Amino acid sequence: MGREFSMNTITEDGQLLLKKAERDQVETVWDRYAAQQPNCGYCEMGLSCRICIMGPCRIDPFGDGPRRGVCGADADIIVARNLGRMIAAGAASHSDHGRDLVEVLGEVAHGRAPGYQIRDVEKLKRLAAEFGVAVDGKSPEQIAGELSNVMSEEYGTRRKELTLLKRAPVKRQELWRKIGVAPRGIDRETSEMMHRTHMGVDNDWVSLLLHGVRNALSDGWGGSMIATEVSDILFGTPKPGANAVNVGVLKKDEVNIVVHGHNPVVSEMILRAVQDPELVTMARAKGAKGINLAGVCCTGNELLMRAGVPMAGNHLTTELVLTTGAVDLMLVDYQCIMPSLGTVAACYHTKMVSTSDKARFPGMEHREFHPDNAAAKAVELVKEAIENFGRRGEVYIPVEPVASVGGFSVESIVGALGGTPEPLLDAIKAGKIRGAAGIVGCNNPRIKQDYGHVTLTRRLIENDILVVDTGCAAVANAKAGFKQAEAARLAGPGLKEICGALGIPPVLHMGSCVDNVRILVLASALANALGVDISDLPIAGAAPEWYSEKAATIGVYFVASGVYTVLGPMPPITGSMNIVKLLTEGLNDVVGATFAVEPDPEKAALLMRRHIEQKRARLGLTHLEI
Ligand code: BF8
Ligand code: SF4
Repeated sequence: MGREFSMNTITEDGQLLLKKAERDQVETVWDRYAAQQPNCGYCEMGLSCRICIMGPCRIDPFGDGPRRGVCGADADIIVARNLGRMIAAGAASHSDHGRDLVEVLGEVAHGRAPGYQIRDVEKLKRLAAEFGVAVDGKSPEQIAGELSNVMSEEYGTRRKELTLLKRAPVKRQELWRKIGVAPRGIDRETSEMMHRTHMGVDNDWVSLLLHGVRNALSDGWGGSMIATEVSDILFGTPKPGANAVNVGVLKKDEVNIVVHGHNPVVSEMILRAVQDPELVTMARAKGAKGINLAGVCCTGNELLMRAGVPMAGNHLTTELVLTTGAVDLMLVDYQCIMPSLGTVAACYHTKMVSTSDKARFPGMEHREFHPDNAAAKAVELVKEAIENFGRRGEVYIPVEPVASVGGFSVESIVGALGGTPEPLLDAIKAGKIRGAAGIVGCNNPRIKQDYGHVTLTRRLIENDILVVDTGCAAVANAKAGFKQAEAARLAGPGLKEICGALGIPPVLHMGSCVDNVRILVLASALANALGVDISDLPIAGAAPEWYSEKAATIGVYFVASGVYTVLGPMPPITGSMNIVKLLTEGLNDVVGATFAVEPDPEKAALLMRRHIEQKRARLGLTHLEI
């Protein structure tokens, strides 16, 4: 008898494919998670240190064991250093992704990136103006070349402050300057974090954490913001459009290609290739009805936002997608790609290909994509997927897809509101919408897949809180059906009315994880329209199932931008009560917002609602006691 998998995931496709994986003797992330139990308690508390080889060291939090590492570092220092390095890794990942896009922009400018083009000239000009690049009398390519150069400099050390900080409300900018956390070069802050956390450098846990704030801000208002903006310039600023989600988007009778990772530089070229009539004809000649492109994780979100490409799943679905036996080719770029995927694919006919010079995986062929060859490589790979279609064995696609709407950039949200955020503010002031919440981040086998996202979102919209989401949270909510106009019936009366009037769902898909910056920009627009700071707004954030270093960094830049943020899984900080207290209480006096940790989404919803009502009260708006 097969096992019951409803403990692992709330999704029907997930449960059915886990049964299939068991039948096929495929090991999944949940098996490996179980094999790791119990996790190391020192590591869970952030109390182990392997920064140097006088160690590794650990602090005994309870017994008679050591209270200091060999170098003399105590629990506060060790926890702060570990957290600092986590933030640095997250900031580095997003920001390096941004750098890759800036480089493509430069190559496009010089005509060295066939297949790519400048799709949003208006945005290019707006960005150029923000970065001080003159546009008059210049071609888009000229502007792109200069903008790419100026943006590259943001990564270095030549500036005193990142340019895009100016997008934040003035009060927030002043606060950052006052407390010394306004980030300078993007790479500089990450590099400095690695320096500070070397043995014998910064041994003041408060000062380390403040630099953590600066490092995270260099991602949120720097690297990630550049990634999103340049992606919009190159691939188009998203507009609302229909798509479909879950494993049911794979097609039995078509060549299925799945893209996985984060960078649209690769996936956009694949999208272009699958639309090539010659390749479609070739697929038909092989007995397929066509070529079906689907995404998983954030590169999928990028395609969904701009082109309505369907999404087969989020983080914990990435192995299961392969167990359908229906994927003829999976292409990966970087980030969140489990190194197990090649092994899973080996049980089926699926061809696995890695594409980035900086991300290689066992069991995958490596075909490197660069701006000059990406269009041609994409055609080559689509041809190989077509060839592979004929090698399929049994195919099992157990569910029908769920309809969804995505593509809510700030521009399209403000557009839907008639060109100004005023109607949204009016609805908030009138209490029809109590406030807004950003639900972001990953899946994590510590939490039943999607349970955290879906439960929290349901409770918030029921209580008239508009939800915007990104990353794997956005896919979870789409699978749950929250992103159809009809989902307004699940919302409270006020939110339902507004959704009906605007023709929008109660949960707005704002994109990938780098696109969390869209939430910052939207929050800034609302704060500016009200003449207040972000921390005064009736808004909150949550990462109910986060796992990654990137998510940790996002959490820190949200809080540092003034957004109260509730984490599901506990970060590895409980070894230092000083740090727990600072992050959950003390930060309020520093940046006007804190973290909370609450793995139960029902309770997290209450925390967020209470916070939103308190902010309403302080703004003099009607409020509820929760
Ligand atoms: O950047 S939400 S599991 S896929 S880290 Fe990864 Fe987390 Fe998904 Fe996208 Ni974001
Ligand atoms: Fe141990 Fe200090 Fe080295 Fe860390 S830095 S491993 S605490 S000696």
